[in-house]
Amino acid sequence: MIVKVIRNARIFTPEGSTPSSGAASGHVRFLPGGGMLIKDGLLEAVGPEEEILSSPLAARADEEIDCGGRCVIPGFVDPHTHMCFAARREGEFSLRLAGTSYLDILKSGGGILSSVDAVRASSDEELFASTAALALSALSFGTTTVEMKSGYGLDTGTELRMLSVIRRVGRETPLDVVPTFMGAHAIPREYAGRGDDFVDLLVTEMLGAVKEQGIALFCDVFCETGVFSIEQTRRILLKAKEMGFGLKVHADEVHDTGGAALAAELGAVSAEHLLAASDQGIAALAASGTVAILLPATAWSLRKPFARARYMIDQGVPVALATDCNPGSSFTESMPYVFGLAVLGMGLTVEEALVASTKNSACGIGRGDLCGTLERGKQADFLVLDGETPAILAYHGGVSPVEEVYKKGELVA
Ligand code: IZC
Ligand code: ZN
Repeated sequence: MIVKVIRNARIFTPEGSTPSSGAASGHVRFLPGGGMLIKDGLLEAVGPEEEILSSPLAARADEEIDCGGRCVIPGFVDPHTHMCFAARREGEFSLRLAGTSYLDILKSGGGILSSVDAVRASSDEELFASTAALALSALSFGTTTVEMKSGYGLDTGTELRMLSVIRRVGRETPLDVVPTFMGAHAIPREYAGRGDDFVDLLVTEMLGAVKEQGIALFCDVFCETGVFSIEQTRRILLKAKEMGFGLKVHADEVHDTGGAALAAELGAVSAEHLLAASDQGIAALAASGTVAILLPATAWSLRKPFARARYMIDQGVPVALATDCNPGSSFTESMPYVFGLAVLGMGLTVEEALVASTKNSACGIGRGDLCGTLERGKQADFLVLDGETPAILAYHGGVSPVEEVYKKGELVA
């Protein structure tokens, strides 16, 4: 048994294991002179330092860590990434700056399809090396749990290869990695003009192959004009649900196609993007309790208005934040950057952004019982910041105030 004591910490943490919404969206516990007791990587107690230090277990601690009065928060949970890719798309970024739209680049055979070409041409080792490097960079910015989607293979073999690389990143880095199957990310070149045939392949072959290997927890679909229609999305997700996958939807990113309402109807754990979501779609998410995973770095990179986070919170939707780390529309692995955009761009309070990037994002990938708050029984995943409060994440712009990263009680970055 390894016991550690954390002391002299200004602890800020959401509470509970279910998504916060409405007036509770900004509920954060603050312990000005806080301490934590960690036993074998799990939190045994979190509270005022005097209480922690006087517990019998603290007397036999193997290590005592003094945080020097700095701010301590839960490790970030990044619930939406496409971090497993083989090549950047810097040229495409310049095209977008010059006015070509994201969807027009995809339509002309670039975008996601160029990432598919690169992944199909890469070796397992190359793909692992680039994905692990990004994951470790994310860790240094405070991400201790990350979701990663497949979706740059778009054939059964390459999708399975991506998912096994994603699993290996979880095994060989300190991060917890949650895998999502996203074979429905685009229509591959070999199925151009035959989208329904590709959907047939997804439901008759790919989902079964992924299920058989037990290599993904969720299934996600890019529901968007010119990509997968509402009907195609419903067909794929109904099959995935029947097979026991949790559901996620890339919903209403560029156009409102009713993706948010579909996510709510199917009982998806999350609807993601939502830049163009309608009032009705948002009302449906509120009614179903589906987590809205918002990606402000994507809106910023696409130079589009941010998702209506304030309206969603006022309507009772649980809101989470993610990087969307991908080589096209949001090339960042930094949750502090996303945190700053959420506060300064989307109008979240600091407390709401903290809940959205820790507990609610954990709930958005089915991990609310394991991480996202600093409470007894959860993993000792926490960050020590160079500041007095989590506001430092928005206040000290363009840099990371994350000084120390602990995963299951171990200093890892
Ligand atoms: O590679 O462009 N939106 N999928 C849907 C993405 C962005 C990732 C990409
Ligand atoms: Zn995405």
